[in-house]
Amino acid sequence: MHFKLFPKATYRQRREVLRQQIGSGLILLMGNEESSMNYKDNTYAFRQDSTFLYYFGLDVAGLVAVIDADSGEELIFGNELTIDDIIWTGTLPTVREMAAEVGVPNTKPYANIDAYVKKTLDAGRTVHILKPYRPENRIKLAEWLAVPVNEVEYKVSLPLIKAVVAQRSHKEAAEVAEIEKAVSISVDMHLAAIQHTRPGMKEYEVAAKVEEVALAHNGRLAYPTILTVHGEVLHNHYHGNTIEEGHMVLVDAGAENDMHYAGDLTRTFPAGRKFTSRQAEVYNAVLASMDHAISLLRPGITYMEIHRQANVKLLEGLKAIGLVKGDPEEAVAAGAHTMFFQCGLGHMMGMDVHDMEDLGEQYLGYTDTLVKRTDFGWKSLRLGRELQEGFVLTVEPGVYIIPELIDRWAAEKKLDAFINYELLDKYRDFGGIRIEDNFLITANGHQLLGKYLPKTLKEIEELRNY
Ligand SMILES: [Mn+2]
Repeated sequence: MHFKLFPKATYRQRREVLRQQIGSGLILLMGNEESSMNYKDNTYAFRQDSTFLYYFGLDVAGLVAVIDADSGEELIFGNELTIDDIIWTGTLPTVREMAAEVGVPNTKPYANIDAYVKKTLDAGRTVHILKPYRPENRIKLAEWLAVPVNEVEYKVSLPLIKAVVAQRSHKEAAEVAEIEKAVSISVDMHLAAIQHTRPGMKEYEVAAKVEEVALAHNGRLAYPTILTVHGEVLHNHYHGNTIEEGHMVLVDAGAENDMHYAGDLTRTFPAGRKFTSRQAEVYNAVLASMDHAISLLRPGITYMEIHRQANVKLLEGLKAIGLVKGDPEEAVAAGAHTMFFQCGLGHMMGMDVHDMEDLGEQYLGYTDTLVKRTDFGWKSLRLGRELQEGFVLTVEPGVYIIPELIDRWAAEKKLDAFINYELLDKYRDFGGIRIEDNFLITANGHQLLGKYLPKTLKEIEELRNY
């Protein structure tokens, strides 16, 4: 095969578990199509749907698969190459040959799916689908299910979403091994950034070194690289600034390996050889928050509680600096931490860097009884639920000094019992710091995934000793 697969039995077993969970009806899983960039034949790098990969493994465009939960029949629909195709692609395995590699004996031409779905609906049976996130799949589902395009979402199967989330949330040993490879490549991406950066360079020069590492491992990026001297801008994809002495460089970058598993790491380091004393103090507050959060990782605790405790620890550190006043527990209960840390502590990670987010955050990060909070800061916590053995997640606390937020809150004296606005105003150009690693939840605790990437102040400064 021209792509990598787990053993056939892995896919068979995953589908059998899903079939039993769903019980009856037809499970329909969409593969992805090629996606055009600026004209039809100039396409983005192909990325298969992760749920399709999980159950059917085939990393090629133009497939759709079904599992009949009642009869157990499994079918992959896809078109065999014509001689015109082969002129451009060369000889490739047939759909039938590929399907056999993942334990599916039967295939049909793609055009047959329409009638197959209609026949199922006419028999009064349920067709279970997931929510499409690509427009072409939404249009196809609308045609096959004979509903308007904007009503496809009403046909989404909650039992299928929950069954897929339950299965994909618990990583198998073979998946953990792939994630470890992806994280270790990501570690090398960060080492390249930390070792290559010199004052006077443009951000994009360093970003090129980072991304080269992923490509050189037959991988790609798990998400667009954040590499910036403005780390306080959470999703900053601009790489045009000049890196100057006194700046901090925040790099949030990760590889997707050749089995499509992700790594997601962040480091913040000085543009020069050393952090300033002000930067070092805040860095250590973030690191203490991270280490406390990591110490809490184990089955049975909610990630919401870890997020809360990480923030208490963060405010303890900021109180020692003088930026925060009062009792840190009370300050967090009042929401004072959101002046400094406006997002969530972490998220699930797997084939998707924010794993399964297409299936709906309320199902993968929360439960029927633990619902997501809607207030500032807390609403950005993507994972809140109780941790279980086999979960893979990120821990990524930070401090983001956002001048506009200081001005707004200071004008209304918001939470001024907890925030020292006079001192904070002197930090308005501070920027942002984030530190992020990836973990597996084990039976008794947790395990760091991938190679160790230096994270203490001393370790980082040693790497910056050029
Ligand atoms: Mn992350």
